[in-house]
Amino acid sequence: MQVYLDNNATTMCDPKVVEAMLPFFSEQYGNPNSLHKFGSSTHPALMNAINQTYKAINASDNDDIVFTSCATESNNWVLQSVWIDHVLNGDKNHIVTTEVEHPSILSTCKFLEEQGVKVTYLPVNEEGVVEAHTVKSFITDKTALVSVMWASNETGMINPIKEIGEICKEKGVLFHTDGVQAVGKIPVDLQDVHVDFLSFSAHKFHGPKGIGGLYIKDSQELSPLMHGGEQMGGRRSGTLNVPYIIGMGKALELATENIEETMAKIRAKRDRLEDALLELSDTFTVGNRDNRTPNTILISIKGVEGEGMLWDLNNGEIGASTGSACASEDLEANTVMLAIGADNELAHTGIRLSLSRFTTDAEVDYVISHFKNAVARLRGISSSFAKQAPTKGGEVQECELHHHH
Ligand code: C6P
Repeated sequence: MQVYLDNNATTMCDPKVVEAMLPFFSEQYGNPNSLHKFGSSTHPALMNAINQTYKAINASDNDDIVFTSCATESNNWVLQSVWIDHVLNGDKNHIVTTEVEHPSILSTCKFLEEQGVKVTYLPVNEEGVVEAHTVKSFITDKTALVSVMWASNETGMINPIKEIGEICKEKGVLFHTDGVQAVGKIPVDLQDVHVDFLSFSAHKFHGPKGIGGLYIKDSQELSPLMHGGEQMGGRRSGTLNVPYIIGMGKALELATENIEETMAKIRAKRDRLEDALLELSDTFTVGNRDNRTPNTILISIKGVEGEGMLWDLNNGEIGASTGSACASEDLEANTVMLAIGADNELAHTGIRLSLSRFTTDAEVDYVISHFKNAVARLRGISSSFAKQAPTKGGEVQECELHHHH
């Protein structure tokens, strides 16, 4: 059996999404900005996708949603344009974010620091959550933007976005949230919470890779990052990616139409998996599961190095990760586990398991049994390591693990 439990890294594109996209490659391939019927014949499907997108996050007609290539682009756009609009061309010089954001936020912040912007990286509590009062205490009259992710890709923990939004509104500070791990996984209602900008990426909710979006409250100004042919009202130039926009709309509709029901089903499987794995000794999971996206587990198994565990799971055709996919090329400790106060050794034991609506009960059963055997195998190995001085065998084992990456 093959089991994919790395849905926070990316998801399978739903075959229904592929089906919705297909006519727009070789049949209705016109440029929607063209005046002939090849172009205009794409309009109904595009309008439908735009409506599906607005509906999925409950955006209002006054708001703008701009299609981008991915959430990395959306995140870069917000941070760099707030810098241009409010630091270079304004009187602010400060951004508040958190220690546990995705690299598309953290690396952009590092770049902005080199340009002279002051950035505050807020800590998280032991649950991995950013507390609203912490955000409040770091906002000054020089703060241009607060950027806090809605839900963590590593732990699934959900931040108090509604409270943070209220604080930002009260203080007159722009609020951006990286919604990549929230949209399509938990209800996102942008008329209930105050968010100025929200980023999302289709491949995280069974849409295609290479398409995402940025929600802009009240269609407020934001300097464009892509200058050119004035598509999307001049906000993001470049010929519209018609099939992908249609695919993302369909994916959003499928992910959100019965979200409570879908969440309950995923949660039941996740909880069963988590309970079974927690029967292992010296094991813990990060964060209260009631405040987590329903598909995510970050588990630590004392004495079992995450990379070794991944390798064993992979031998059993189970795809998991030690944390975010983009950080898994190196063998560094899980930064989120360090941020919640784990020591370096413990931070090397994290395994992220992320389910989807396609995960079956039979897959969960298989993972439980393989996982328990893997832990027994690896604990057997590491206790024999502990007894002996490093042997040649031990070194070979290490090399193989490294080679695997
Ligand atoms: N996180 C993970 O394994 P892109 O690649 O642009 O579609 O999405 C980037 C991104 C932004 N924000 C968050 C919270 C994310 O989780 C991701 C993607 C993957 O966790 C790959 S690093």
